[in-house]
Amino acid sequence: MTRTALITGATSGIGEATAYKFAENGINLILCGRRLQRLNTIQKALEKLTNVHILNFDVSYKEATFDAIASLPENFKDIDILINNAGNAHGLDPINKGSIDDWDAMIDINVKGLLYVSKAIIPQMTERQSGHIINIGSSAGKEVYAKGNVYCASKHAVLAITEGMRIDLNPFGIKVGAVSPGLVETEFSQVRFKGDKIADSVYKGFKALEAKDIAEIIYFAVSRPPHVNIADILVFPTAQANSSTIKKEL
Ligand code: NDP
Ligand code: 8X3
Repeated sequence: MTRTALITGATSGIGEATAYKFAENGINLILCGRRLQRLNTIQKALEKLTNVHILNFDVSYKEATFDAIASLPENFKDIDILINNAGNAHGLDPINKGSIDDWDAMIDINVKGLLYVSKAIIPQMTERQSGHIINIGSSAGKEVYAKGNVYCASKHAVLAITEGMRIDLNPFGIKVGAVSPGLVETEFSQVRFKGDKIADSVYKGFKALEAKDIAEIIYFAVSRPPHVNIADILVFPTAQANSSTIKKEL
């Protein structure tokens, strides 16, 4: 039976690559993001492969999130796979210099946004006693690094929520897991540094992960047999040993 996946943050990076991977494998798609033009372009490209519906909303707005998901047409209402991917780091500052707006953005999007989307979708999964939720965590969810403070806290929260979901949704036969990447070259650093050219230096001198590397892992997780649940995968580029140990060529 053809499955339907809802992917948040499908307009770039890991979410977009996952949309392509799922489409190639015949999974119906609900693609979400704030940038409508990109959603339209990706929909147009992927409609050749599968059925695609787009939802244009900001996950940090509770009402907009619930309204968007409630607006799904009948043929997209039963969501089998939820990929909670939308999120970003905002800023890289010591705690004494951090911006409250950046902190609010990270907690509102990475943590509360993930909860709003999940809350809107989980009831139909519990009712059908099936479903698969994958939350995109981070190596920053396992290890705090200098100036990472609130971003790391938001990703630690994502991993705690993942574990909590897995326990609470266990009686319903719903799979829950996390994929936790290290450095992936996407628009992540452009967002973190607000377009500053310092963003270009983040992935210089080593081979970072590509978004499609993570998409392949996500597809692996959703294509296991019913009795197998990938609980958590931590994945680094080979050049990265942890948050502060990266082998760079001069
Ligand atoms: P990108 O910046 O390329 O993609 C982020 C995606 O999230 C975009 O599609 C963006 O869409 C969406 N998004 C951001 N804010 C909102 C919002 N308020 N409402 C709805 N959608 C939103 O970064 P990545 O692909 O790298 O990031 C994806 C996930 O992977 C994030 O959770 C990130 O924390 C995590 N991650 C990234 C790593 C990396 O090194 N790149 C490593 C570990 C984890 P739009 O702007 O259109 O709304
Ligand atoms: C993104 C990876 O190291 O920039 O989660 O925090 S890192």
